[in-house]
Amino acid sequence: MCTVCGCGGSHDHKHEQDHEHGESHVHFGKGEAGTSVPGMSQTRLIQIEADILGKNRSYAERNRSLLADKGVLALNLVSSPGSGKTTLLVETLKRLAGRLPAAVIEGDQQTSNDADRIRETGAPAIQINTGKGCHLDAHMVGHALEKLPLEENSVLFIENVGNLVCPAGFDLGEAVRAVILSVTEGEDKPLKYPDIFAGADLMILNKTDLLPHVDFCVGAAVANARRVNPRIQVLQVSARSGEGLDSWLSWLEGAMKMQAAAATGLAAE
Ligand SMILES: Nc1nc2c(ncn2[C@@H]2O[C@H](COP(=O)(O)OP(=O)(O)O)[C@@H](O)[C@H]2O)c(=O)[nH]1
Ligand SMILES: [Mg+2]
Repeated sequence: MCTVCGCGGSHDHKHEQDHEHGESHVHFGKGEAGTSVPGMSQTRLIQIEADILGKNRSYAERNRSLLADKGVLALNLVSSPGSGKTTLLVETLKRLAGRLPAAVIEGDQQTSNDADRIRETGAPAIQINTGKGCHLDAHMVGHALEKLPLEENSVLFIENVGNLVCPAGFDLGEAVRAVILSVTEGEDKPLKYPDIFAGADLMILNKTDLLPHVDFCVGAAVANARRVNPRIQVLQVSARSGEGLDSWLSWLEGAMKMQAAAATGLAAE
């Protein structure tokens, strides 16, 4: 029995007590830069990061204002590979058809497999291949936006490259960052990869159809996510069975309305 949340899982939530690191722990993220590169000082690392992120930020602001002008709600979907981002998008787009226009930017190192899957639903999609890059950046997204037919008052989903580390630092100009965590990944991921959960507005717990078969405690996953990000919203879905997708669609429509209301308020000022 799980002592934190009372579920039937056998996990013991060791991380709750496990913050004392002894001799068996080597930590390379304790400097000011939060990372380490052999031969490079912390100051130089901070300079390089500030330069890159500063440039990215200006591209992101450009994307954001272009999207806002068209009333487009942009979501940046981040997760590990295989959590079900593309499957969730395909099922979402099928249900949005005739209800809310949508378009997709797909990010992967190689192949256009995911954009092909999306186009089969009838929604427009552009694939970005990042090569050795492990995340999308705002400059790449800006180029994709030049090619993507975007309707006024529509939704834009941006499926980021699958990993829980690199996409965390890069604003794409989105209004909403959603992290997808599937129940096969373990409820400790928000603690292990805190940056991506700290920067997200929404956590979508996917593959809930598999809950009876895996040792995953929903309560602990939510508690872990809220430890790194107390304001994170949570939805539970199964892209396979469709459970929870109505709530997800309502959430999207609510976010569209909030964005439109904010734009009207700004215009009135
Ligand atoms: N059981 C189950 N499998 C799912 C679900 N969502 C996605 N999958 C499967 O997970 C695998 C990876 O899905 P995919 O959408 O490609 O993940 P992505 O890499 O995050 O885009 C595929 O085999 C999907 O069929 C779900 O809700 N339940
Ligand atoms: Mg995918």
